[in-house]
Amino acid sequence: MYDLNPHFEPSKSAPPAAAIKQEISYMRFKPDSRLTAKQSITYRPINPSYCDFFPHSCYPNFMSTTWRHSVCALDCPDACALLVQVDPTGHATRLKGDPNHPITQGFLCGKVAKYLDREYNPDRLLYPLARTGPKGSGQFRRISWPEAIDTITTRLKSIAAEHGAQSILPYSYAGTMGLLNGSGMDRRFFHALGASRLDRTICASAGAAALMASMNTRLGTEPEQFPHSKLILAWGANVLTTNVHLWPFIVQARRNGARFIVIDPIRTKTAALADQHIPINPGTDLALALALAHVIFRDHLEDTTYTQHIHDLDEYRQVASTMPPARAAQLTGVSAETIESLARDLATTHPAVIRVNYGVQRSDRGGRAVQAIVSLAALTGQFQHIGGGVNMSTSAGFAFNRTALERPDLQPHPTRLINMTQLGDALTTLNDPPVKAFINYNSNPAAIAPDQVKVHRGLEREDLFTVVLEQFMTDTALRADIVLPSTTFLEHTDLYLAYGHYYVQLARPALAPPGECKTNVEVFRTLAKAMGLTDPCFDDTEDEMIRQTLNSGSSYLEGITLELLDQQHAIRLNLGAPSGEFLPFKDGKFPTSHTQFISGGQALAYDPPVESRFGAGNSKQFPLELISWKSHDSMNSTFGNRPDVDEETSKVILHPEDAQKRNIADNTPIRLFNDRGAVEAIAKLDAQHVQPGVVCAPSVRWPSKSNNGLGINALTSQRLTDLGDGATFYSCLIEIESC
Ligand SMILES: Nc1nc2c(c(=O)[nH]1)N[C@H]1C(S)=C(S)[C@@H](COP(=O)(O)OP(=O)(O)OC[C@H]3O[C@@H](n4cnc5c(=O)[nH]c(N)nc54)[C@H](O)[C@@H]3O)O[C@H]1N2
Ligand SMILES: Nc1nc2c(c(=O)[nH]1)N[C@H]1C(S)=C(S)[C@@H](COP(=O)(O)OP(=O)(O)OC[C@H]3O[C@@H](n4cnc5c(=O)[nH]c(N)nc54)[C@H](O)[C@@H]3O)O[C@H]1N2
Ligand code: SF4
Ligand SMILES: [Mo]
Repeated sequence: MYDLNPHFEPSKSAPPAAAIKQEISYMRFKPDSRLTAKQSITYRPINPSYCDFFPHSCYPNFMSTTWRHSVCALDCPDACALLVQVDPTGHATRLKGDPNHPITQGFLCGKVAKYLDREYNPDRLLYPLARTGPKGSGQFRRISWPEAIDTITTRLKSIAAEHGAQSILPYSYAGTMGLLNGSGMDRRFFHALGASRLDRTICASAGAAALMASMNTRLGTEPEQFPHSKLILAWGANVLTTNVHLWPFIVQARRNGARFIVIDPIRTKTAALADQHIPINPGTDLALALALAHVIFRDHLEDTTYTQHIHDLDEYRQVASTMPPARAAQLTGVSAETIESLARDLATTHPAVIRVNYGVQRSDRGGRAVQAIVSLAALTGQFQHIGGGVNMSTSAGFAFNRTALERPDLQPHPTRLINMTQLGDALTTLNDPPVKAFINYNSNPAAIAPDQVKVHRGLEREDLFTVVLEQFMTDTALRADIVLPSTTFLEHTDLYLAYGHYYVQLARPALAPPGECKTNVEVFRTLAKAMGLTDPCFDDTEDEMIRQTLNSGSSYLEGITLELLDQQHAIRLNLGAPSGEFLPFKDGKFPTSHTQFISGGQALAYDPPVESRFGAGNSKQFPLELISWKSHDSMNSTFGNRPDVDEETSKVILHPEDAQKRNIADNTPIRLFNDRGAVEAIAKLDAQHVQPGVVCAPSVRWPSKSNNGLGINALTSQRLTDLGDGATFYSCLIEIESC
């Protein structure tokens, strides 16, 4: 029995903690003697005795010290190429960035440089577990894989028979960016079952919708072009923390004379190193972008050769005319003078590039804000120049055959779509049918989903059957009925796209899985068989799935094969231009359904955010704006078990003025609250970092680590963005008191 929940009173029969630690301590692997010693890395499908249960595994040769290639699978635009040093016993001894990868350039971020700590962490889940105590108690017993699979299939079959298959809800996000383990066999399984589908909106859907509404695709300026830029705007983009491999390209540009400006409510590490930091009131970027357009139109600074390609230029001009700098200054907190000079700089400097990351779009007006920002690049003709344009995402370059990978055609009938941002409601109020089975992988909703009190209440329903595929005992796994131990990206084969560059990558297992860990692909393949699903796609090997995914007919993927990826590991997409010269919108032509840039015109008209100091919400009762942004040394909640990460994410930064009003001293415990929930933290006072009225919380801490078992998302809401039905994490009003 395992008792891992610090908030639960352990039952009298639970064994002492020391015994538990011993039981689940990491088991180091012995080399498989059936493999022959070779200098080079060879990969072959074998069926080692410790995982006979799954037929499709393939593991490397472990007989010589060698460097093996891998790919960082974390949800990060950089998608780094890794080199793993592996000793003759198969144990990894070092991890570094691949010096030959044009974006990785031989270095890793701090969090992944330490990844071997995670790989070999004694808290790693190694065996399937079944719940023995009440939901969320953290009491489990070890079970075998056959028992786990049998229990899951028996429950799913009876739930589907009683409530219909749509009462089964999968939940996943980008714990791994690998296509096979992230959106491959799992999707096939749930499609064939006829389960509810999940609308994956938690991160980027407002920004994605904005890009589609303006350019009808998701392409962005290559990092390799940044050194040519003369003006770089980081708009809601904390480059040094969340996209550090863009930084060397920015440094090069600055050496060549470029100016670097950051627009961010917070003085981030990136903002502190900029030529200019423009602190903006949270959620008001739409007003700023329209005011910049206002000045550009007013002073006839637009690029008229390019604006002929803007579909509704007149409406755009008209809407911009409603946002003179003086009005925008009141809304945004950015002075009219700064707005005037920024507009002039953007219109008259070529090339200029805007790096807009996802911070901007996590607010009520976030979708239209991004659309208005992207429109500025069209208005000023930046798309024509190497080193110009907008960089938000490069993901449309990876024109994979998603239909072959995910097989939506296996659905017996069109199934309902449930927005992952509104999980709290889905688990507590949804009917027709209610959610009765919840299968979670690559995500930790008990920590990362908004309106956490409701999410926890839902996950703690005794009548909800929950299966969690995990590497660690997260807050979500704690609330499961069955926990299945998962491989890390160092242990499985996968194919990778990137959203910050244009290199497709393949990773083979560099290490053997510890204990009885399985890949998501293996688990869903086995579950499919056990559920009696007979489509031949459930027999596909990883290699077959990769071949199917690469076979899309898109010119971007032409000639990119599994064999070539095995040899080269990373291959630049065939974008029709050499690296650093890809200008997809040079001639003002945008893809298929509309051939012109859509500025959004009338739709861009400003209205205030719902929940903000300047909105219609209850800012009197809850006067502080909370930005629970990305912590530097973590990745959402993934490294929440690390003590240093826990310390970083237990702090909340507020302005001394706000602290003084509430008698809060530096480094003292505080309580943050609103009408959705409350969370405890440690106050950090900093007059430089935040403006008065704004509070920032590096996120996402594990709720089980805090005093009341709740994390920062106890405060955030399930309200959706204006475009793309995304999450509004950064439109959040709170009050604070000392405790
Ligand atoms: N170290 C680290 N790296 C990460 C992650 C992590 O957790 N930690 N997470 C990964 C993931 S999932 C993602 S989606 C990306 C996200 O990468 P980013 O979008 O760069 O990260 P965020 O911290 O969400 O937001 C960026 C900046 O937007 C600012 N911001 C917030 N609200 C507003 C606003 O209204 N207007 C403006 N102009 N700025 C605003 C924040 O203060 C923040 O500095 O990072 C990835 N990389
Ligand atoms: N307050 C607040 N909340 C936020 C955000 C914020 O900025 N502030 N950011 C939001 C954003 S942008 C995002 S993207 C989401 C991220 O939310 P999630 O996608 O849930 O990301 P993580 O919290 O990193 O959790 C990923 C989990 O997947 C597991 N995992 C990794 N690889 C594998 C694998 O191969 N197999 C299996 N089975 N599991 C695996 C990891 O162990 C980890 O527990 O959080 C959102 N929530
Ligand atoms: S998290 Fe990002 S920067 Fe860090 S190693 Fe992974 S891909 Fe590279
Ligand atoms: Mo994200």
